[in-house]
Amino acid sequence: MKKILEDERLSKLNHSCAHLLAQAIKHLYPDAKFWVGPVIEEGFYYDIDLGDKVITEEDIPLIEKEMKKISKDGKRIVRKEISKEEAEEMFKDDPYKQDLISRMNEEETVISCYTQGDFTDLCRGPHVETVKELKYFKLLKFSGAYWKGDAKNKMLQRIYGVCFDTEEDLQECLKELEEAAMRDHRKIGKNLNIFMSHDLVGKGMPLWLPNGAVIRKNLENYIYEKEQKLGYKHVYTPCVGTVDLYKTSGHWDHYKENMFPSMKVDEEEFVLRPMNCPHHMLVYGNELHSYRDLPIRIGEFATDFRYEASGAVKGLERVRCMCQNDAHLFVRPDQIGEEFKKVVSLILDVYNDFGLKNYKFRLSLRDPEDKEKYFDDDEMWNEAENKLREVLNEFGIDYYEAIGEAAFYGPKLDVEVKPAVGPEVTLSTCQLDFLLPRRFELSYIDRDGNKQVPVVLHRAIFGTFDRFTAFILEETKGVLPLWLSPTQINIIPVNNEYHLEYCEKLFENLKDNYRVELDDRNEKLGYKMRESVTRKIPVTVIIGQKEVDNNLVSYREAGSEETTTLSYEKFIKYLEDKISNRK
Ligand code: TSB
Ligand code: ZN
Repeated sequence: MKKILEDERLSKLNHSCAHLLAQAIKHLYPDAKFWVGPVIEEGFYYDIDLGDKVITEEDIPLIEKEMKKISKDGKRIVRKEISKEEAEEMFKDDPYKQDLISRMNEEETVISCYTQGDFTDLCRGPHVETVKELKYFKLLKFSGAYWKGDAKNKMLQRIYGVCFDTEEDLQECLKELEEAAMRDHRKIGKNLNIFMSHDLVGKGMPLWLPNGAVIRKNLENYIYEKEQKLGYKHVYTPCVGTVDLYKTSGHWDHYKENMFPSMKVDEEEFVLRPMNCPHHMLVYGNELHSYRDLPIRIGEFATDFRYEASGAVKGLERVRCMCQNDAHLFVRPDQIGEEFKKVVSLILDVYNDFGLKNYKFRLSLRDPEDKEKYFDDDEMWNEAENKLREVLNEFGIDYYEAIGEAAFYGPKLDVEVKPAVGPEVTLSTCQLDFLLPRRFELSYIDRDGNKQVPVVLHRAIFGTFDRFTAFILEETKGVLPLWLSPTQINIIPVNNEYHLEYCEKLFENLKDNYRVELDDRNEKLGYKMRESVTRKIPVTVIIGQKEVDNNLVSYREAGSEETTTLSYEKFIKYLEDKISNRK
């Protein structure tokens, strides 16, 4: 996909196209008021106040038509630099532009506006020379967007679009967008019956259907096995805690806006937990520990609830109720590097198993100026940040640093991936924390019999089962590896009359060890085969006369036109090999 933001010409073109959109809107809806219309990676958008009018599917072609008309008219786009006073006068009836102007400082920025025909917009530019250059554009989608992204503000209408220099570039982009939409896990999840949502349950609260549950259970088993080998001990803890628990941890002060409101039960005030760390701190504190016991690794597949903005929730990728593949690793200060290395190693191992290649490591650091968000201890922060850098350099891992993205309790390493649609998200995370163990007064007894405070590493390899499932559905386009697929084998008789009995026997033999289906409907072979393909079943077995006569199994793998024929024993070996190495 062409990155528009990174291309000077395309940025200019798209920015100008945002103005063209605004001008067309103004012609069609004279009372429209405009907030901002920036260029983004995929093109541009404009946030517009249309009063009570809500944009619908039918409006889009009409707006495009008006844009085409203005473009044909071919007016020049003229820049004019103006004083703040002039700007205030020019946009005196426009509260949105007034808001922008009020925050401008004449000494630091040149205020400019751009005029094309009957439309003038306050804008820094740059723009193309004439609207004639804006020929190959398309409006892509629209949504509601709160003014300044704040749910307390008015909901504006956001219209997205994209513009290129040639028809070919535009068509190529539209094709890529279409392909991305096909890969969108929300579409795959619906087609393959993996999850559903319901208004009665609520926004951002997906329900995992039987097919989804198979995937999730297998992911749980997979990572549990790995964690067992690495010495993790799993626990189960409640998905609520008292407000006091989260006051002790500091979440109440630093994370409250991400939490559901509290509820009172008898004398206790509960919150749905947004994180599991406090519970795990208490589990650690339940026993005395010697320096020899550390590291202690407490893991849990833990359900959390977070308040995510309603406009941000998305399929399984961003939910309000999620299940983390969480663990808290309690280490001595001298063990930080070694333990962090083990986590990075596990991340690489898992990504390798899933064949994931498109990801980036991001080292999230604090913004030292932001005393509100981060606890104030320069030495602790510097020490922690350097430790993480050291290990990454030792591994020779490519990473970039993000200032101001750290958690309030410490720096972290995140793995970022790009979904089919929408901005990048974090999958795995490993976060260093010097603070939480102190807040819970945790300790271990050192070699000399003195009490010391352990350091905690928070880590989630899948992130959440929800987000990871969303991601692998997109990466695999729904064709999951055999070990993970809800239905593994689909048996189809060429002709029910002659071959069904053999298929039934085959089904009986396989059903205890595999997730197998027998398609005994009286439908045409071609129809059943096509359905097996659209259901993305990894192995479709086709049984005809040759197979019945010679006790053979013929099968096709998803995405392949090739048929392989094997003896029953060899077929089982083929399945076993595929499943056991989980590749
Ligand atoms: C790793 N306390 C740590 C934990 O010990 C923690 O909660 N970290 S987190 O806030 O980064 O969340 C862990 C992971 O959950 C993230 O890396 C991300 O992959 C996933 N995640 C976060 N928010 C959501 C959400 N709304 N929907 C789905 N997954 C999410
Ligand atoms: Zn944690």
